[in-house]
Amino acid sequence: MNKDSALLIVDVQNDFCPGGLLAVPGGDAVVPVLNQYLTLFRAKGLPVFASRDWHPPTTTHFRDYGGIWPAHCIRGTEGARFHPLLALPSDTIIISKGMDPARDDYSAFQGVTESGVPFPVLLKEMGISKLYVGGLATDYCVKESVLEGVRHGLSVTLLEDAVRGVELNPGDSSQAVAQMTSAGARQATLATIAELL
Ligand code: VGL
Ligand code: ZN
Repeated sequence: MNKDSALLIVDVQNDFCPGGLLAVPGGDAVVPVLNQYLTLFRAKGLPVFASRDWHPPTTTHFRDYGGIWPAHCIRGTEGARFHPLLALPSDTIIISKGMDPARDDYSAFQGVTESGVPFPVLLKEMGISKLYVGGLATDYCVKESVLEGVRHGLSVTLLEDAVRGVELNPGDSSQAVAQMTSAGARQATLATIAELL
């Protein structure tokens, strides 16, 4: 059995979707695909994690304070909420990150649960050794989460049909995928996931 597997949905928040403050082109297209993954993981009783960018109003992550990004995903705002059509189960474990006003914290591994447990500590406690990752954005938070998962010694699989990139520079997403796979990440799609779980 694969009780050591879990789904990690990265930052599928309103501000990263069309109409949001830092919209990822086609970002909302991951929602129906992730909903199918959610159904599969829930059917097997596997845990679901959803990370969220959860910034303070003032942070060096934002352009106005020395960073590269427009303000986005400010904690407690509508833009920071998960996409309304993302069918997160009620027992989804939420991982918040980007709360330190002096750090970017792209990776979910820098995040904590709502009771303050660091994500890597929680994974260890739960005995999770295989992580399946989709969400936003391929070239930032998905990439950094996957790379850090690999560094932690986890088996990490990128759900390639459930990610979209910011693409500040054209090609950033495909470069990010190449970086993840050369670091040791695997890839799967809805068509190939069944044999893995
Ligand atoms: C992200 C840019 C800034 C992400 C977060 O979730 O990929 N990208 N903050
Ligand atoms: Zn951010």
